[in-house]
This record gives sequence, structure tokens and C-alpha cells, in this order.
Amino acid sequence: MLDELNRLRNESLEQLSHIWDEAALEEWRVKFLGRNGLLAAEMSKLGTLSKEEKPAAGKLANEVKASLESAYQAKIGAIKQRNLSESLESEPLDVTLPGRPVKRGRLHPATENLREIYRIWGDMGFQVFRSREVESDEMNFQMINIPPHHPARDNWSTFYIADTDQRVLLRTHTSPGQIRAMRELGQNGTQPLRVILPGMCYRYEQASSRYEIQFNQVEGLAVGRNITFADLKGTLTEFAHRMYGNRPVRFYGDHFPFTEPSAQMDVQCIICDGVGCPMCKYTGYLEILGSGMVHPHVLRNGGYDPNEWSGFAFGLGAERIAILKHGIEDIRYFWGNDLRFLEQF
Ligand code: FA5
Repeated sequence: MLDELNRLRNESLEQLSHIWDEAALEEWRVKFLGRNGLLAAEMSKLGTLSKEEKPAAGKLANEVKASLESAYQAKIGAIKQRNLSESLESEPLDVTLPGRPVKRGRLHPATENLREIYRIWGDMGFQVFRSREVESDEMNFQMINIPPHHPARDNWSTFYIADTDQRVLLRTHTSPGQIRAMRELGQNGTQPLRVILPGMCYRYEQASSRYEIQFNQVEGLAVGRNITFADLKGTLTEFAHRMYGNRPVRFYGDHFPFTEPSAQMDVQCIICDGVGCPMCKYTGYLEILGSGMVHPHVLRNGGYDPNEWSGFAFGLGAERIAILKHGIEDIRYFWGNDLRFLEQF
């Protein structure tokens, strides 16, 4: 039986050395290593051997099995390698072919728009001050001259999120940040300041092409000793020119409880250049922000003496600005997550 096993090993390895395709290799495996193959047949004879013959024959049988199995594994690798080199030789690689383009990530259009607004105000000397999105009723309304039950509260339909002894809400505008900025940066009403306060605001409103339930506002606040309405007009006009190019702007009287006097600013419609179109509702102008001189009560709540200090404030709707700049017909695209919209920016 020892001879038989040695012969089997030599013969099988000899045959394996001529095999170079996968089908033949599989045939070889079945023939020699398969469950009904030649090696299995040989091993089944072990039981018929005498006690003296069995150990040596058993040992050799295991050795033969191990060497056939490792030769088989080595052959699989060798065949793969040979196939690869053959295909590389027969189909040469064209290194001049253009690569597959890598898809680049991008900023959300609302973020890009905010950054442009920060840049313009930064160039004009305004620093960013971050205020909170969850506010108290006191800050969102009372401190800026809107006491409980004041009719102006109807302008800011509010999401209340807790109603304990102190009502908690999602800020409806960035104006409460005015109080926080004055208190944190004003050093008890002794320092002038120039800040913008950007961030998300929330309103319990019917969403439509121009109204969303959440949107970014950018508040602005300048406090100093001799700030006048002329400073407000000049600064806001300069912003509009930097944002939209040299288009005409116009101011007209408005009312906000936290500013006195108050004014809206419009910029000439960028779609029709003032001729009149559906975007500007045929007025030739688009409203971009609310503004005014900071009300004395608000200055006092921020720690300033209104007899010595004055200031102007404004609040612009960031997505509204972007809509107008790019001629986007519906504000709901911003948070709709439709890639066909987002990929255009
Ligand atoms: C205010 O919220 C004032 N706090 C602005 C202000 C600040 C005035 C400082 C004076 C001094 P208003 O409700 O008009 O005002 O909102 C300001 C801007 O936010 C609007 O002109 C508009 O561009 C944007 N806005 C308001 N509601 C929505 C909404 N639902 N969806 C998208 N943008 C909105």
C-alpha cells in the first residue's frame, strides 16, 4: 500500500503540472481528492491492513493528502496569476484615458448665501454674534417692547415648546439677540457695538412659495453715541449695492415695536429691472428687510442710557434674499432636499 500511495502522489502531481485551466483543475480535484476519488479509495483500504502495517501506511496517506491539497491551492493562485498577465498583455492598458470624475460635495445654497452675507457685513465692520434658537417669552417679546397681549404678537405666530411659569418658545425672529448682544458686549452700556446675528427662526405659519415655517434671518445692530437715521440709510444702501449691484433702493415707513422710527427697505426687482413682473407683483421693487432706530426701551433693557446712546437695527430674511438674487420661485425648495434643486448651486 505504501508503494501504491507513493505512486498516486507522483502521478497526480505530474498531471497537475500540465493543468492551466480551471475546468481541468476541477476534474483533477474530483479524480484525486474527491469523496469518491483515488486517494479516498486508497485510504479506505487502511482498515484491511494488519496492526504492524497500519501506522506507517496511515501516516503516509495523511502526508499524501496534505501535499495534494496544498499543490491544488497553489495551482489555483498560479492559474489566476497567469490569466491576469495574459489579459494585461492581450489588452494593453491605455493610461491616457480620462479618469472617472469624482463627485464633489458642496455647501447648501442657504449656507453659501449666509456666508456671502457675513462676508459683506464683515467687510463693513460687523462681527457675528450667535444667539440662541430656544428663547424665553421675555427675550423674544417683552424685552423688545412687546408686552403680553400686545397686538403686534400676531405678526409672529409662535411655536411654544414649554409653558411653565416662564413660557419657552422657538425664536420667531433674531431680534431677542439684540438684548443678549448689548448685555454681553456692551459692558454695562459703555461700549459701542456693531454686530450681525444670524440664525434659524421659526413661525407657526402656512408654508407657501414665500413663507416657510423655518428660515434664517440676519439681524444687524449698531449702537453708538451719535448714530442717526442717515447712518441706517447709508449702511443698508451700501449692503444692498454690495449684494445686488448698483440697483436703486427705496425706504418707506413701517412699524415695529422695538424700533422708532421704523422703515422697510426695498430693492429694485432683479428679474424685471423695475418694469414690473409676477416676482415683484408688478411694483418694480422687492422688499428685503425691516429696520429702524433702536427704541429707547430696548436700549435701556440692553444696559444703555438712551439719552446718551442711540443705534439702528435691521432684520433681513436670508432665504428671501437668496430667492431674489437667483430668481428662485419657491422658498420651500431650500428645505425640500430635492437634489435637482441643490445641485444647481
Ligand atoms: C422681523 O422679524 C423683525 N424682527 C425685523 C426687524 C429687526 C425690524 C430689527 C426692525 C429692526 P419680519 O416679521 O418682517 O420682521 O421679518 C423679517 C424678514 O424675515 C422678512 O422681511 C422676510 O424676509 C423674513 N421672513 C419673515 N417671515 C418669513 C417666513 N415665514 N419665511 C421666510 N422668510 C420670512
